[in-house]
Amino acid sequence: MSPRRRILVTAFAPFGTWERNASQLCLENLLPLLSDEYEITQRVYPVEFAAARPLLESDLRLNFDLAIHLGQAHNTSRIRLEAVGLNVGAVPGRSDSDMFGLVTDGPAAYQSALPLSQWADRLREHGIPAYVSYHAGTYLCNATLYWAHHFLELNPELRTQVCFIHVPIDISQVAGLPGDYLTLPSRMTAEAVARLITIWAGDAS
Ligand code: PCA
Repeated sequence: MSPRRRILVTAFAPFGTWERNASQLCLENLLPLLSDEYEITQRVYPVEFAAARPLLESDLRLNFDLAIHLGQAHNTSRIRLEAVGLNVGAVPGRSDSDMFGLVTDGPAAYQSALPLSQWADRLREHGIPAYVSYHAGTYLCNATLYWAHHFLELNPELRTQVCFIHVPIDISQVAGLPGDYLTLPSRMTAEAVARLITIWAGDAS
């Protein structure tokens, strides 16, 4: 029997005015969907530049087969498979002059080597709205994508493939708020991630 594939799945803690983070809701709904053919390690990172990076790097040192990083995007109703991480960080609400580089002398960007457009097609075939995004923003989600690629570049003995997925907010997060919001049920975002794991495992075998 082949060894169980080891997968790291990370989400983010609530931030700003949000009481929950859609990525955490996705993670909670995902775990029961996964068969025990995978060995899953789950983490929830703080939404802080200084605190998140060392946690991410110490997790990546554990040399998973796949690292799936999940983050919340409040401005979409589709699953966003993030293709590019930029070497730029910013705290929301601050001015342009507060932008900073994530890694001194690091490359301007990393691009995912995974077949994200095929994966988005496969999700849509199953009725799940999804697309490939080429801009993950400039906050912790972009930083996680960039740092993960950079760390793996510097540590070529690690075999981990990295995927960053932005998930829309869940209706439960906004049901009590006035106004209209773009949402997608966490049950569906979790189904999307479960399907992507199956597709990835099929591609890798
Ligand atoms: N979303 C933010 C940071 C944490 C999260 O869940 C982002 O898109 O960068």
